[in-house]
Amino acid sequence: MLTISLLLCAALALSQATGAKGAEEGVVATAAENRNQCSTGWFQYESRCFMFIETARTWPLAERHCVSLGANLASVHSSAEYQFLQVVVGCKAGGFSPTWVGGYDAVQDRLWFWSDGSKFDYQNWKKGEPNNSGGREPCMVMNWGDEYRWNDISCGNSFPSVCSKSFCCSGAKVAEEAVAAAENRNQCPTGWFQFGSRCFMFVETARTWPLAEVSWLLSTVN
Ligand SMILES: [Ca+2]
Ligand SMILES: [Ca+2]
Repeated sequence: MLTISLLLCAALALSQATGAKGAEEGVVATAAENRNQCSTGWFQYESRCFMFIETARTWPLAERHCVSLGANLASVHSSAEYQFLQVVVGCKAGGFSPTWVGGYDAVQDRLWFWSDGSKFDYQNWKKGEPNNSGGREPCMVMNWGDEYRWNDISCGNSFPSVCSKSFCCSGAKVAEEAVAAAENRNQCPTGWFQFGSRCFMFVETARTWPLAEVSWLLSTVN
């Protein structure tokens, strides 16, 4: 196990030095120029930063801890990204131990969302999961079973967690927003209204809360 974690940490360090790329090139990228743009303790993958949180918490308390760091529990959008998460956990935890990520179907059973609001466009469940074993299982844990995939489980269990946040808005975009605010022009698309740095739209169609959220995610809002 020690050897594995040493290898994973070496791979992680190299990926951060050269810029993490997808699984096709191996998690260790060979020819990328961009450096790690995340702050200390965070690991970059594409446009986001990831951090392993060793302290075991329930899912909601893990999410709240991520929010306190300006992040959310991690969402996952490709197998390459999932492998990267596994490397981060494997390096920091010393093995592929069960770890909270941001998926939940607490609002409506079997309708999954990511807590960071991104599209639920990739899944990697263990065979037979999600299964609501023994009743409701609304929270998602990674590294489950022999193949280290996903399970739905009761949110009151305690596990370590992975937080993720975007670094897109820390530099150029904030400056751009400040200039726009100074010029006082509406940066929102047609039909949207700006307040501060965000755009708002009233949607007349009545829907349940989860379907309202889903139709949102399926539209072009991102
Ligand atoms: Ca469930
Ligand atoms: Ca389950």
